[in-house]
Amino acid sequence: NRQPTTLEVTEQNVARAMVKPRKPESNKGSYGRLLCVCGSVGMAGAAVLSAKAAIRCGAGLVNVALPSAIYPIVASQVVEPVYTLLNHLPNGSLSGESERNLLSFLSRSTACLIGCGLGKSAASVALVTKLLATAKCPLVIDADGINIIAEHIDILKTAKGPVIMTPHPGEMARLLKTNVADVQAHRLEYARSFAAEHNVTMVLKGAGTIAVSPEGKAFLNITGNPGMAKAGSGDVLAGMIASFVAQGVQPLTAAAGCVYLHGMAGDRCAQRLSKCAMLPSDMIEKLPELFLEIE
Ligand code: NPW
Ligand code: AMP
Ligand code: MG
Repeated sequence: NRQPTTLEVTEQNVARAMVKPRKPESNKGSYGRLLCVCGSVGMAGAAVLSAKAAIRCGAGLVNVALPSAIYPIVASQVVEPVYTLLNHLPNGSLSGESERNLLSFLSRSTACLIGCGLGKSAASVALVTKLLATAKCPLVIDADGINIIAEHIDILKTAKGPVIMTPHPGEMARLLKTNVADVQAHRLEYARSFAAEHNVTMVLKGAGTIAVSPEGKAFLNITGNPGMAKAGSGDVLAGMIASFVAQGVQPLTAAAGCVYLHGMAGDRCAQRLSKCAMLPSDMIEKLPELFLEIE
């Protein structure tokens, strides 16, 4: 029952297909509830960038679950989300109240983003394991979420909803227990085989990002430039994809469409700010201009 395997270059129509017209009588509940489980002490910026990108892409409500210690930093940078504070017991595990709050919001979420700046502590491993086994909504898994899965591959089997993974070549090499050069030499082949074997949508990042569905349908992206090769770019992309998935867009369309727009935002920043000086946060600020053109 598999679709024929195809590879298409992503065009603007894929991005346009993600952006649904907003009906006059709609309200914030009409545009999805996204839970972002991102950020840790030392990586507050990943939570800020992913949440800001998600809000800029139209999600109705974003809830960021993060360690209490970084809440003041993140909330001072991005005020639109609500926050779920995660407190840990002396043994490192999540307190009962934090876990109840998190799972309560998860049960009402239309998508969950896990992993940007999460860290790889034992508490993060337990959190990723619990979220995978519990969530019924689509899960977007990036960064340390991927690194944790690479060390505990069997937890992927427990997923109930669709899973979208967004590795860069280093993370893909960890997933496949190989090296970056080998990944780069077999990008399409490895992305397709991982997607099929684990029933996930794969976004293998880097110049010429590939997005592949579990059935093998694939998009190749040609927007973007090396000005995006800067810490934080991937956190922006993960927030964008999660936002559209939360709004009900199919995983492969959201993946390919957001990779295209993220690269377009990078290209506009490079033109106006230079590849050298452009920042991932500048890319988020370019999104309104792009939506005005495609809406
Ligand atoms: P190299 O060095 O070229 O040999 P890591 P991370 C490789 C968080 N962040 N082509 C590269 O290989 C993230 O969310 C927080 C080829 C390198 O070895 C994570 O949670 C930020 N190779 C955590 O930090 C901003 C490529 O991968 C390795 C490649 C760690 O994530 C930064 C680096 O990857 C960051 O997003 C490519 N295109 N891309 C914050 N402000 O809070 C990557 N590699 O070791 O997984 O480290 O990606 O920085
Ligand atoms: P991450 O390594 O997770 O921060 O992700 C980096 C993001 O920037 C990914 O979306 C990459 O595809 C993009 N990126 C990095 N380097 C390049 C490049 N040379 N050309 C195009 N996109 C890039
Ligand atoms: Mg990353």
